[in-house]
Amino acid sequence: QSSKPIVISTWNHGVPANETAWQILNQGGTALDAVEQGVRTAEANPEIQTVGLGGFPDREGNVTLDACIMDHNSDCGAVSFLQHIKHPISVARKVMEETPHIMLTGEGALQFALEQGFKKENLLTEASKKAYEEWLETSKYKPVINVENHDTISMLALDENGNLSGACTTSGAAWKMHGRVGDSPIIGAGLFLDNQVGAAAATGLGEAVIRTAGSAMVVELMRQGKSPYDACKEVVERIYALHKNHKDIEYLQVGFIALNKKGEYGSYCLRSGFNFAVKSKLIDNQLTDADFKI
Ligand code: SD4
Repeated sequence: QSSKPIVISTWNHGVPANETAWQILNQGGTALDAVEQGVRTAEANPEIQTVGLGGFPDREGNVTLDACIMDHNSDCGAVSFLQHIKHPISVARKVMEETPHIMLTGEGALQFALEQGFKKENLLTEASKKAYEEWLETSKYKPVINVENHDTISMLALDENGNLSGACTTSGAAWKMHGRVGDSPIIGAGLFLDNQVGAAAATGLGEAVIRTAGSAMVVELMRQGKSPYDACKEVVERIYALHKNHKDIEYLQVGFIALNKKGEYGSYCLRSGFNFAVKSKLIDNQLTDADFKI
């Protein structure tokens, strides 16, 4: 049986996101529509405090969002440091489709979103505000690296026509410095795909993923013949080798998901705790704990 179509995404919130993506894929829809609509479910859910509405703010109390999307033609769009817009992934898609550029950031991204008809809204929920205020009391305003505070949704899909797309959206590392941008909106870091080969996406500490061109590297290793699992594992091992003597290594978490052209998938992370969800005709949207290095 064919493993097309198939969708894979990060963390527990991958399950409802996959469900939405699957409705599209199962009716012969495109991977691009599937990943956009899929991750929007996490962006809209105020209880998910790492993506979109209800995301944890930066250390000054602002919710700032990063997202990118990429399709089988290697067309891509991204927004970074975007405030007040609940669905950054859809703004990223508009950047891809309506502008000659790939990334818009900050005020410019907001201006563009408003021009495109997106609504300006307050994304800081009471619950996230409260968590922020508690953090402020103990932190003295110091940005922390924390294994717990980053749960980006990254999603990869292969549609019935054999085309790949990917999406990645996040409120980034909680309590980050104002203006900090992570890996998630950066093509090649948080997300990458080559429709000849496969797709990969990241979650975890963005700085470590940017420094190693993480997702691009996973795709490149698949091009050289590695399975999605082995490609993710090799990049995680490189990240570990590079950071193992770093003073903050105990807080470092990174994880990758990958999907190749044949519909084979895999995942690997640095330390335990990362999981992902997969849905196809054969796989019933199951959550799996990723294997880990340390
Ligand atoms: C970031 N990579 O901004 C994002 C956060 C994250 O799972 O992945 N979380 O660094």
